[in-house]
Amino acid sequence: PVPTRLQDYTPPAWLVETVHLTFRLDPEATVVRSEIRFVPGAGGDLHLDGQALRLLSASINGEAIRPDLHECGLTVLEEQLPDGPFTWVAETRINPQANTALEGLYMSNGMYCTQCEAEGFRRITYFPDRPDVMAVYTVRIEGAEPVMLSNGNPAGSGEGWAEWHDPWPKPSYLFALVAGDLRSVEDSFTTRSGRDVDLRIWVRDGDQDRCAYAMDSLKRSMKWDEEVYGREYDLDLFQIVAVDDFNAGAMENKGLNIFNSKYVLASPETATDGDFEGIESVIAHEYFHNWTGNRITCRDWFQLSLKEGLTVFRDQQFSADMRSEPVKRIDDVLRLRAAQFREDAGPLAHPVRPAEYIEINNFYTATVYEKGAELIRMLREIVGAEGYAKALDLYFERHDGEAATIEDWLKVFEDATGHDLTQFKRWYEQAGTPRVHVAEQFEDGRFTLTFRQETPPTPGQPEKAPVPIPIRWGLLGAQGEVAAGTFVLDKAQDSLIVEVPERPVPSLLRGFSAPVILMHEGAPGDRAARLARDTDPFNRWEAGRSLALDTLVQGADPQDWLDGTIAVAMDETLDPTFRALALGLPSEDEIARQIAETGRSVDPDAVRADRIGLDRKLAEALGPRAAELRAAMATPGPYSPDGDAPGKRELANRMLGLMTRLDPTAPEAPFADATNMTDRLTALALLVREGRGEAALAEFHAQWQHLPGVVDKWFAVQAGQAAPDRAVEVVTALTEHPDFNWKTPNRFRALVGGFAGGNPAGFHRVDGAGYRFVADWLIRLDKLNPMTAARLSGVFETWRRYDDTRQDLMEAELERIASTDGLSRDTAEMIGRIRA
Ligand code: DPP
Ligand code: ZN
Repeated sequence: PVPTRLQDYTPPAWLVETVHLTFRLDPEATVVRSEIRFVPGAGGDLHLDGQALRLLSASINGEAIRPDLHECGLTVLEEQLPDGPFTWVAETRINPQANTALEGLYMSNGMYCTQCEAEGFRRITYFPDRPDVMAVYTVRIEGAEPVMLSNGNPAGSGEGWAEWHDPWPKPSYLFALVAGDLRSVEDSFTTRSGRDVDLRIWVRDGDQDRCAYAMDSLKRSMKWDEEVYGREYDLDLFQIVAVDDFNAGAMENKGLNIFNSKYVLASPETATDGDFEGIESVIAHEYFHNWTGNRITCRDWFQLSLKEGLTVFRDQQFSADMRSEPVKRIDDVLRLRAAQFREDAGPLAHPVRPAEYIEINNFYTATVYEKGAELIRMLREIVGAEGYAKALDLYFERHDGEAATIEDWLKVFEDATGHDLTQFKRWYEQAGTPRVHVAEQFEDGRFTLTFRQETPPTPGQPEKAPVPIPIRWGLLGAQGEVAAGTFVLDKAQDSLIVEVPERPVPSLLRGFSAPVILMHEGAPGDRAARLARDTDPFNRWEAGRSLALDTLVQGADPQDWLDGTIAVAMDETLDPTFRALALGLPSEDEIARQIAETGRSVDPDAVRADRIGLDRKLAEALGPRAAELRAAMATPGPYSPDGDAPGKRELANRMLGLMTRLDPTAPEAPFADATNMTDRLTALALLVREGRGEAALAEFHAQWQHLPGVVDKWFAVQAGQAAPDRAVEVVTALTEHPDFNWKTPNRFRALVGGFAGGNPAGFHRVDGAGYRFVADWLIRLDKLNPMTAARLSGVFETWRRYDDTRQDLMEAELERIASTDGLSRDTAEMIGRIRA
């Protein structure tokens, strides 16, 4: 297949003013009639995208035509077209029931739903399926379903039909249709200009009582976007539908968001604190897209980060405002390092704005999303909060209703603030995580910090140029902070000189002000000093993390880490969530990435053993204080997912984890007594980890087998916690379980993903059985659902980190996948890049 290239962009030959769609629903033979008003664009042939469609009829201005059909759509030559605007009418037939790819119109649990981003609309009807073609849609749905929904405002309904009209021009990827036996939970919101908006969340009967948190999050998001970004909602109705079969987390279709039910349904008994937090942030994310994505969309898919990076940044700001800002920052950095630094360090590294792709679905990545958000955070750091607000106002004013580019985005910052962002643009074009080396010198009352940046080569980009790196810094003296500021390192090497009477302890890259790897040895004792008293909470946490990694990567003496971490744990003036985070150990995958950074090959068994060893040392050093702290963190009374209760639970549960290192029966009573899913699942995971989970697993399953989201947890906990030497056998047996509905992405990810991602030592078992298991299932799923299968292939992206034996075994599995007959374009591209 030929890649699509950014440099080959050409504007659309024909634009669309209006679209009238009529759906005659049938599970196996839905007929879609489209009436499209085309107006001249750049001029040329009419090319309409189409995939897996049966064309029943087509006409232009009422005259039947026979267009030239090909594999990816149809073409009508320019000479066969009228000179000016014309009306195209076509009927296509599609089979939603047979649509296992879950792109386009498909069935989930007997209900119709759609997923059109990025290129799913072409599986519904022939259309210029590209985001720079924006049109006004009117939709009529005919069928027997009790509820039939589409974008925009309701425009009439009767027995067997419903009509919808969306007044805002939109690209086809934001189209949505839902039909089925659904129940709604309703509320309303009054915008600051006085518009009343009806809010509806649609779920299956029985799930109505698990929507309250999603609804509350929605109202808070709507208010926040008005207050912080000055953005109001623009329709009479905002709807959310929860579906069980969904490839991604959620989708921002105009006025009709479709969500993976995982990000809607929650109650204290069925959802963890982390689930509640995820719901809050995904609801906000999709809602915020209404302005950053929908009102202003992307010119082409290379600009994906224009909407995703910005919307992730906005949802991060929202969550920080709703919760604790420093804690949110630490969580975000943990996620960035786990997924994006990992991606950037391997064969799948690509720029935030890629230059080419074969299958765009493969670029909904941590780089486009999370690194994209980091770039916006840096822009804000560089131009200041006021400059950022001005630039955003200008962005909304200048580009509302348009399909924009990264150039447009940077230009509003230049015009609004006067900054020259020519060099900053490199951040969008260069892949790889910059390393910043630091040397310090103190002499005659002058403290000199010399920074040097370099970015390692990534696929297709052997040479890198310097990028502007905002480094927030502070200097700690004996009595506290003596100086602070932001230094922008925009050269390969540069120095910062500060006059101070005594050698200070430097605290650099505060708040993680840039997505870089800071190589900062510092003087002995400096990290311990920062862990004890840095005034920047992020760097306080980071100092502990760095000390832990010294032990886990270099085998350093852990005493400084133990002392400092325990002091933080016992400090009652600190937020419990922060204390829990300080007590956390880097994941096995994070340790492996750090070992690989040093040039050594990774032994996954040793990584695991060392990590357990350090955890045990912490447990021993805490001694009886663990149980005391756990008791002090009790949260009696009704469960709340907000306020300080989640942090207390997290700290209490971390203590339980440590206590279990010394007494494997410790989780038994907490499992039996738990009154919420957070505590229950923690105790269950610990029991399974200790090989004592059998009865608890059976009880848990019996209690929750009717709720798919909880059954997913039941699978994931076993996949992740099974002893590595028999994890393959455990997960293989689980694939035979009657509840293993592998065609449902959530279930597949819970078991196969939960094993490959959640049980590194099991996955990397030295006989290769883990690799074989994952490859077998990847091949099997690829035939049905290429998008989700291709996503799973990322578990192999780190294959070059390991010893020759494991590399050979992984290479053999990659080779086997690559040579599978009929492999999807999605998976073929991923495997090809991983092996390159
Ligand atoms: N555009 C979606 C989102 O990120 C992707 N499914 O919200
Ligand atoms: Zn998004």
